[in-house]
Amino acid sequence: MFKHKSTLQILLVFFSIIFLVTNCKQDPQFKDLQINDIIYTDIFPDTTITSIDSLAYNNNWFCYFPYPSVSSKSFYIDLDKDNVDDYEVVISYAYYEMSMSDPCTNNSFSIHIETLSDDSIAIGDPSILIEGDTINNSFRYYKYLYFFANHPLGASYLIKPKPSTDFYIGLKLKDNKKFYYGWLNLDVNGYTFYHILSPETFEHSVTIKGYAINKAPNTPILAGQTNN
Ligand SMILES: [Ca+2]
Ligand SMILES: [Ca+2]
Repeated sequence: MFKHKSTLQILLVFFSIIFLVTNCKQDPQFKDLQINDIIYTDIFPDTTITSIDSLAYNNNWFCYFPYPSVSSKSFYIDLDKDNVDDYEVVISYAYYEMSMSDPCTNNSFSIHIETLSDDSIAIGDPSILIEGDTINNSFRYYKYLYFFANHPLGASYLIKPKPSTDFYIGLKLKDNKKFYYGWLNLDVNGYTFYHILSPETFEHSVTIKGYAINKAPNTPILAGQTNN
């Protein structure tokens, strides 16, 4: 009798396991274990940086000068979240003694992104993308990309893209001979005039909103794509 009870217990345990395994296979939670290749980082709240603390008015020259006169701020991006920064967004200002007759023209502003830590990490061109644009190997990739630059050596000039709101750029990481594509979403406000006549119209900032990488190698990603 004891032996039969033991056999019954074993059978009960056996069928319980079968039931559990069968049941688990049908459990919807297992469907959630599908690998999502997109690693999305939402910067929240969106982060705006500027290199300038204040503007000081010069009564002799009738224009404003930024302070400090040489400044730079950076925002670092770890695209694939491996605790190693991959890109640096840099905003900077400098005053150059170029023109004695009109010091108001001696301002230099720039906003750019550059690669870090590995020369195989790159930034895409075309550099102004909108949501849904495909980022793949058809782009040309560089270590630096200037969104905006304004130097007293020449006329005020803009390097692609024109300062813009809510646009994307393509990114590329190389690892073990495989390429991974990503995007960065940002606003760029660059000052296009040498003479700063009004603090109200002066803009010198970059806002970082979010970024993502497709961990499926050699596979395109769409600008703004946050999941598969
Ligand atoms: Ca990284
Ligand atoms: Ca954001």
